Amino acid sequence: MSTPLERWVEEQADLMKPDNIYWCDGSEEEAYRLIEKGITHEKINNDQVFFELNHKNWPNSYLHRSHPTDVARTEHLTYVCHPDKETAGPNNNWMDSKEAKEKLSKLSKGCMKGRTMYVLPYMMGHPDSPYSKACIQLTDVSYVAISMRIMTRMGKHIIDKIGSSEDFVKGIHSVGDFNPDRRFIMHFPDEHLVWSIGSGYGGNALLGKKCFSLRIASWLGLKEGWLAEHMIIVGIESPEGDITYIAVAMPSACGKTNLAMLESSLPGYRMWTLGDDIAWINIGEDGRLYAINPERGFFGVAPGTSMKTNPNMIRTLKAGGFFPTLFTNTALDTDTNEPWWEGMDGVQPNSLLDWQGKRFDSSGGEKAAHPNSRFTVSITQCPTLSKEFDNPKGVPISAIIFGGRRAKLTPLVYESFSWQHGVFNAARMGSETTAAAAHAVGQLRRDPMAMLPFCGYNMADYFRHWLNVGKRCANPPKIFFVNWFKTDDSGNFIWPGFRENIRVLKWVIERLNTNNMRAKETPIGFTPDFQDLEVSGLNISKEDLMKLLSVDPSEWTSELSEVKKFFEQFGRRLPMEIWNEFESLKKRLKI
Ligand code: OXD
Ligand code: MN
Repeated sequence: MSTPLERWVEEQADLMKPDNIYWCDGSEEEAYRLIEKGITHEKINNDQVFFELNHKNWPNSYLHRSHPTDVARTEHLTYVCHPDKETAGPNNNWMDSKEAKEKLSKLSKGCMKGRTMYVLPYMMGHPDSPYSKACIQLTDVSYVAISMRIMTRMGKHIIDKIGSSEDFVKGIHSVGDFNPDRRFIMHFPDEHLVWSIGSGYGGNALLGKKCFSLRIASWLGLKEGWLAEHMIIVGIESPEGDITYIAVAMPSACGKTNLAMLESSLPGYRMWTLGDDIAWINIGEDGRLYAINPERGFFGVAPGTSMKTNPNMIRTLKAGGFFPTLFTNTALDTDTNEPWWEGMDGVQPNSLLDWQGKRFDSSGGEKAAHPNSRFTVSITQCPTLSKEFDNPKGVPISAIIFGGRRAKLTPLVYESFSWQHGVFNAARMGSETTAAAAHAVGQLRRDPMAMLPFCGYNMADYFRHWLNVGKRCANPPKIFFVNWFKTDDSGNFIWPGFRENIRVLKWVIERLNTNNMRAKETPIGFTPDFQDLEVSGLNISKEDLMKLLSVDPSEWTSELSEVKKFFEQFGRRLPMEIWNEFESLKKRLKI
């Protein structure tokens, strides 16, 4: 008698017609066997799936090159198929489920012919956690199988856990023919199903990540009273040895990974890493918020990562261990067989292949590594891994920080007056776009809670959910905002960023832990007075510092009209509290 899981796998195989079906057991032996096959036999884009790198300097590391049109998330091809368009909201593409499934079935007919279907059993979250979820993904490329093994808790015991239950998260993935016209990433939230075809790129293909742990999980969170967020989770240890846990949301490629394992420039402060991308946040019995990281790996942006910007990531990548490490679309130093990207330590090697495997010639101003080239590496290799990482209950969150990339307007750091005010500020967040998704880079877009591409339902309902979570917490975290990216009149960043960001976090935890840390009240929230931010040893003038911390009401007129336009698209569904906060801000700014 077959189980619902076996029947579901058979049904998909009948549609997609793979040559073989292979159930992954998640073992180390299996991972290296599949990599070997990806080097010697399996082809993708007429090329081998993996290239072995220099294991002396980059232990257990392999390079993968993706299809040239398949290098970032494709938000315009991503759909959330609720029964009605209103539930998906103006923040999502929507298609009727029946129509979506017909389209996908047509595209999937025979799409795995000549290929192996890998069945990946995995868990998002620690298996002992009541918040974790058992999942199955099907895929037709070993790169995705290996990546999922690094990013999640994968193993055949998950199949036993599912047993004869129908309750498992389903993911169907095929790279299809990579044609962007036949590429779709579709979500069916009520069925806990993601169906993705035509892309092998991380956010489109590793279905446990953005697709399940954010888009579908955010919907489950709404139904069940918790939050799935695009946040890092870290513990900040003070010189006294106290650890304060915080969660930080920022849009893609704005420095979350660097912040998650920051090496402090201030003596006595240490950062402990729990996650660099996703947080599932529940209300604990004590009325505090508790966060877990459902993932077990980093899928980080390579360019710009160096011993200067993120030494702990370089150490993680070079640590080696039980898991392989993958590099995707980086350049290759052909003399040493090492991965290379812009912003790496040292001088540019003489002989490089670019991210597409062609001999690199920098005369045209091109980059050798793709700007969104990535590494996939196990969190277990991270030297700053928190001892609480495997705590199934999660860690209590004392502050939530939201951040964006704004050249003007937003000060380095400010604190909201209340939970409701913080939700309003997060709902109106704007950030200049980056290369993590396929769109023009550097344009301002509203990205509430850094969740615009990831909230699996109408964001008006999401804002209401946030307001309700705060009301249900006896002791909600304080909400702060940061902007590392403010520029001076010549367009240079004023704040040095990276390891110096600990100075901002120090102010944040002092505001939480001691009632006597002063702050200046501005129309948008509390900012540090310039003398309250620890800047000793920094080369920053008092004028620049004041510019960095100041709020200039004259810059806010156009901002408010943009925010109003953004909120109006949600119509009557937008909570009244958000409009009330909008009006109060207007009054405080005297606009
Ligand atoms: C990511 C992203 O890959 O946000 O984390 O795009
Ligand atoms: Mn992300």
